[in-house]
Amino acid sequence: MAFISPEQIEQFQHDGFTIARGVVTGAALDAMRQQLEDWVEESRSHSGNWGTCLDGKARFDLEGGHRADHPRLRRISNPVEISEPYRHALFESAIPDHVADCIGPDVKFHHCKVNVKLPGTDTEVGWHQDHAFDPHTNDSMVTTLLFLVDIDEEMGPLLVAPGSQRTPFSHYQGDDFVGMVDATTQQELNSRAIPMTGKAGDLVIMHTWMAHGGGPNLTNRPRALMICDYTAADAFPLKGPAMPSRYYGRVVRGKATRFARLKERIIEVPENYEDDSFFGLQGQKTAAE
Ligand SMILES: O=C(O)CCC(=O)C(=O)O
Repeated sequence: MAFISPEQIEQFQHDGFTIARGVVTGAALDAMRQQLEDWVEESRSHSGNWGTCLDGKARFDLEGGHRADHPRLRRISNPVEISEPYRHALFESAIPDHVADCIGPDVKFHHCKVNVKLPGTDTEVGWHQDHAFDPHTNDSMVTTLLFLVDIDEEMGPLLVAPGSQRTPFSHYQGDDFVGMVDATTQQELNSRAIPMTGKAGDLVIMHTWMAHGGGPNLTNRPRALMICDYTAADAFPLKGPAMPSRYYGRVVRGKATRFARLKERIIEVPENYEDDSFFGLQGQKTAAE
């Protein structure tokens, strides 16, 4: 059974993204939203990043200026490891089925995160391509973004630049890996950006080379996305994952293979970075500073 239409496949192949409506709904979505509210509440008792991921980095990432009476939780890394509702959505909901329709029947989990833009925060996302962080032997890979709330144009929605998946950009400044494209390219991509808006439960599926970014949330409503990277089973990493998870490489649809498929192209390999999340790498302030 196909989960996405031929028109959506065509859009994914031509423009680099598509949107599926109402992919996670009802009690499953409510449980994820409640879990996020609990994490925001918990953040009030912390003054700096907290929790520990597999690589020793903090799991919960706070924007600079975070206070108990003004929480600025901006990212939870690999919620799959600590939350059953998120694990269920990532492995057992219709999300991996939508992914299989785009990249083939055999699908591996790579990593996931929740990105939050709470009211009164400044978090922005500099334009970047996810494959630049996690290069593989081939690019049959997608990033999925599940709306945890209704998202409109004022809320700092994800911005995509259709067709940009055909051009790999450098994410270096001189010899430094900065995790975003240069200022001129940022401007060019911004000038043709399309905002991804919709209802809680909608799912954006983006090609791994799709350039994307986003501005701050200008409203008094929280904006939240659960973001997950999945790969074809025959895509093997050229270096260790930027955000390791104990579920890394788990086959979520179809079957595993030991044969890597190679796509010929030149790829710039990223450097490891120290910051807990790529917001720090991109030069934004964290509460720990
Ligand atoms: O939060 C968003 O709108 C997109 C974030 C993103 O691209 C990322 O975290 O890699």
